Amino acid sequence: MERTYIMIKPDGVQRRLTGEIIRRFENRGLTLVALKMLTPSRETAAAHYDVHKERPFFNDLVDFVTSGPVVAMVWEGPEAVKLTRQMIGATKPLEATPGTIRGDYTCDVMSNLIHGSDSPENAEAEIKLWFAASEI
Ligand code: DAT
Ligand code: MG
Repeated sequence: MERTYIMIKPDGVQRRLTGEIIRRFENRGLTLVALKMLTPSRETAAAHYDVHKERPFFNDLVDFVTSGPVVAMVWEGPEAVKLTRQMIGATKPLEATPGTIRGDYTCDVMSNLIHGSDSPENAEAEIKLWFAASEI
């Protein structure tokens, strides 16, 4: 069993896609093991996207993800990291195939609804960043 950090970004919450996204992961057979709604601080958002700090879009990204409430979650299942990344779809809109969350609901590279950890190591670090052990 593997755990991954999944976050519905402010655009997903505002577009009322929270239920649809949770439904997809539950239907697939994954288990929701933690969930909370919060508006991220700039500090947490910057730490979360630290790997992108030199990219030209970094400040816009931090502005975006702190612009309103997000739904932070931990999901568990076999190969949960790869499985959820596949269900989320690619970052580039043209590469996000229909049937994926991004491929079905967005064509924008920044307002792309959802974050999912990209490796088990990053999943562990992100779960620690966003959740206290007592919340899981
Ligand atoms: P992903 O969210 O698919 O893991 P990423 O880690 O490469 O993608 O980038 C993090 C977020 O940064 C992404 O969800 C949206 C934003 N982003 C990535 N590339 C971008 C670009 N070229 N222009 C604007 N925003 C971008
Ligand atoms: Mg990423």
